[in-house]
Amino acid sequence: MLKTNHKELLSWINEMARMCQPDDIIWIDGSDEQKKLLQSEAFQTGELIELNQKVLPGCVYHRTAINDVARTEHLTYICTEKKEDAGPTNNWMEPKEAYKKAASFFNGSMRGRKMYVIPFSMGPIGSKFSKIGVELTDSIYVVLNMLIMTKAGDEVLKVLGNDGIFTKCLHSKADLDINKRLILHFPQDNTIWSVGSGYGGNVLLGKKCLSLRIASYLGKNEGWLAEHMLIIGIEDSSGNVTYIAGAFPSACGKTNLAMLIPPEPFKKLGYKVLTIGDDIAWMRIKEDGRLWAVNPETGFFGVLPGTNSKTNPNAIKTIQKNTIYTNTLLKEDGTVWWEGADGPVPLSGIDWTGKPWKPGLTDEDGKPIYGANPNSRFTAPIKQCPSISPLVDDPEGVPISAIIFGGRRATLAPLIYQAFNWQHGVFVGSIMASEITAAQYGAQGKVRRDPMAMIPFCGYNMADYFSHWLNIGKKIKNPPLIFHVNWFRTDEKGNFIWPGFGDNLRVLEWIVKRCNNEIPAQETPIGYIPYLKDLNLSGLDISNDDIKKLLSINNLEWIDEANQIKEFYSQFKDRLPVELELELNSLLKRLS
Ligand code: GTP
Ligand code: SPV
Ligand code: MN
Repeated sequence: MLKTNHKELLSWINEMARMCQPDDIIWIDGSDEQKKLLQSEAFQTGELIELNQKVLPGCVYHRTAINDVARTEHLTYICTEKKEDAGPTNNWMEPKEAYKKAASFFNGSMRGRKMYVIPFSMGPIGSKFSKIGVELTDSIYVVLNMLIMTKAGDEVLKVLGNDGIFTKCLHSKADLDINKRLILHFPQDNTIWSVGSGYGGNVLLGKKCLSLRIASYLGKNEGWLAEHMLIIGIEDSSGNVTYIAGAFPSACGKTNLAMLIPPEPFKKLGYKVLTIGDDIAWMRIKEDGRLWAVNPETGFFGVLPGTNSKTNPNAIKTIQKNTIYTNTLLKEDGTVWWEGADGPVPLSGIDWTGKPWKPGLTDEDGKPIYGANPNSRFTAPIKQCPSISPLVDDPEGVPISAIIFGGRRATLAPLIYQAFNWQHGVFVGSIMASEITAAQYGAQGKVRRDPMAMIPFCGYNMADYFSHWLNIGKKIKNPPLIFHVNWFRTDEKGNFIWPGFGDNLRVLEWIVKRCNNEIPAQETPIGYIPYLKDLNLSGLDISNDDIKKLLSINNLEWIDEANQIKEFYSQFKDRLPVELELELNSLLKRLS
């Protein structure tokens, strides 16, 4: 019996199968039985390793190829008819040429393999705000990840019906050759082609490819926002919940903030943080004139190094079962370890490259050899998170009172400041910058501009994206307040001054109070900052000097920054909204 009568879907699958030439085509139905079958198949081929089921029930282990451990932004393209529509911050390829080039890598790439058909929904099945995709892949690892990260299977096909709209997502590992790797987006065709990789963000096509690059393009045309943001609710003692969305670049703290556990004095005051999402927010204006957000994902694909019971206890609880571990150290007892994990450093194990490992190993240059890759990750069901919000799959989402932008800056950006208004807030988002992390291939630690944490994920011209944000502000009667935070300011010795993690709630509390109009703030050239007395620092071992340092604003450094922003803006030429140029000039005036 045919799985579906959707003609376009069936003919597309046929066409892709003719190109990739799989031995067989398997429809993913979303059942537990099929999942188990696929797992045991992958155990046999070595694609997956079964972990110690007594300690980590339902958990499996996977290693990616050594040159395939992070998103490869230099191989990621937006393929629009006109180059200007991709804009100066995206790689661009002409669609015909792109299809042709990728086809040469896809040709026969699934010979001797099976092609899995994964119908998936980003957002609750059937919600008018959800988007359906169908991913074709030759990787069981991808199937198992998609089963956690999205709602996938027969249910989705039913909703798609005979003529529903879906994003065509094609993936093949091919030879896992970085020289034959491409991650291509065709927003005008609602199509994604990814070849030559087996790493998360490159291959879980519902995630960055659909829910950010394609969705941001759809959002621009349909009047909503697709953002690289966490979503949380902050509940106070009276049970009031304030919802906040926050954009931080990759590996800059979204997962950690999303699962925050209040420090003791805040627990006593009755504070609770409710998790809704850790990576992606889709936001639209509702009839009440507010911005409402949903998390289109159903799982976490989170960074492991540095994650332990002290920094992120909720993450540790989340990943004790039904979790896929990628690129960690594999211990002899069939459990896993990563740098910064709980407990003692294991005396031996097999590292993420498959080689024997023990503490203290160094390479030819004397640099330490890690047991786990710095971008090793867990894939876990969102419902396993102890702090999960009861509204996590509410199709309407939650009303957002504040938007936070944040980067990883050793200097310059203070712990917290508030934008004067929406337009200034869009400016604050547009000038975000952050040190590059292990989540992307390239020079680590270098500061780059990353507006709204979307530089790798905006599916169209970023100047138009800024205009879209400004337009949303014009349409929204009750806009969220906009803030900027920096948990990563360092002292002369390079140590973080702010304790971060759970203590970030101290800053969030200030934000909530500002949203509720409960406290005044101090005006500075870059925005509003807290009066010291309004920051609750009880129980925190931090000197007054350090707090002052964290909140300090150095006008000379900011003038230098403003000049760098001018240069960054100049690439957008006259497509840059005039409002942002005005904001930049006003900033310079206030600084001098
Ligand atoms: P993506 O999944 O790549 O989008 O990243 P993310 O923004 O969810 O980052 P995540 O929360 O996983 O944090 C990545 C790294 O930042 C980890 O090594 C954390 O330990 C570290 N980190 C997170 N929050 C803080 C903080 O408040 N202070 C400090 N110093 N480090 C933090
Ligand atoms: C990121 O890099 O921002 C991630 C991980 O969230 S990935 O899905 O690989 O893009
Ligand atoms: Mn991310």
